[in-house]
Amino acid sequence: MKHKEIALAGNANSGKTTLFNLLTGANQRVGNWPGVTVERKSGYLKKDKQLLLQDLPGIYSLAPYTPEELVARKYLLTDRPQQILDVVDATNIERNLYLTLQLLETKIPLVVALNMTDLLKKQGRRINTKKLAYLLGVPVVKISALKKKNIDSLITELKKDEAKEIVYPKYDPRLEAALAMITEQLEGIVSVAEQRFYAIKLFERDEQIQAELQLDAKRREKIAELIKTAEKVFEDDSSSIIINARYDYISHLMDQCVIDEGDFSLSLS
Ligand code: GDP
Ligand code: K
Ligand code: MG
Repeated sequence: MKHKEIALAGNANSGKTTLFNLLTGANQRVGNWPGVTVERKSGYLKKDKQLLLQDLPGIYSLAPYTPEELVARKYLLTDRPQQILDVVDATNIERNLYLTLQLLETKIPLVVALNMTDLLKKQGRRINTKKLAYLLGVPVVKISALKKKNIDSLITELKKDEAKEIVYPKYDPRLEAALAMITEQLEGIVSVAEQRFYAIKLFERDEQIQAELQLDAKRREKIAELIKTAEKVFEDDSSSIIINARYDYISHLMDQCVIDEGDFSLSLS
């Protein structure tokens, strides 16, 4: 039987290596990603040899600025693994979810491992995992890779065959209108599953993606016009519009899913 390939993604220091070692044991292959000196590791799950975990470098975004980001996004876009295991540091959830939103934009089925949850109590923070899972539209499993907590539940989630279709996050309606019109320019050029990622990257004027897509002059002009209009509406440059949209989205998620003890004392006083 063919194995299922799962990409292990997350910010640096989110606990990826700890989790990778725990899941794969001695069962690892180490090499390099093609063309760069970024280490590449993969390994079959100790508890299920059908699942191949492909470690990705620690990254904060799928921008084209570092070799690590380029390796990660090239792998996700061209190899399109069957699933992403996104390791999120629960003690730094706002920052970590910034990557999660971008991973959702690839429309690859995703499972969130909410790691470091052993530290949350000390932080005076509670995270409503069920609500977070509902709002993100993907499974969220609270774990501690260090304390080996709840790893079996995570594996159960990874083994499920029927991954739900990914619903990518929707941003400000004015931004969505621009992205919808850019998407029209991509019809027949990228697959439906890839449209969201490419529309956002074009909106950000990602030069690598522009070069990759080789759009004709008419489409390029149309897209340039759409971006300029959006920049006037938002009075901001296009990449900041996207950054702000993502952080607004995360802040909305936090309002709904995170309770800090400080919030209690405030509301009781
Ligand atoms: P990576 O950069 O994502 O590969 O992260 P590492 O696996 O190297 O972990 C970074 C640090 O966090 C190390 O000191 C780990 O021991 C620690 N760590 C990883 N997982 C957990 C966890 O669940 N709880 C706690 N408290 N520490 C963890
Ligand atoms: K590290
Ligand atoms: Mg590591």
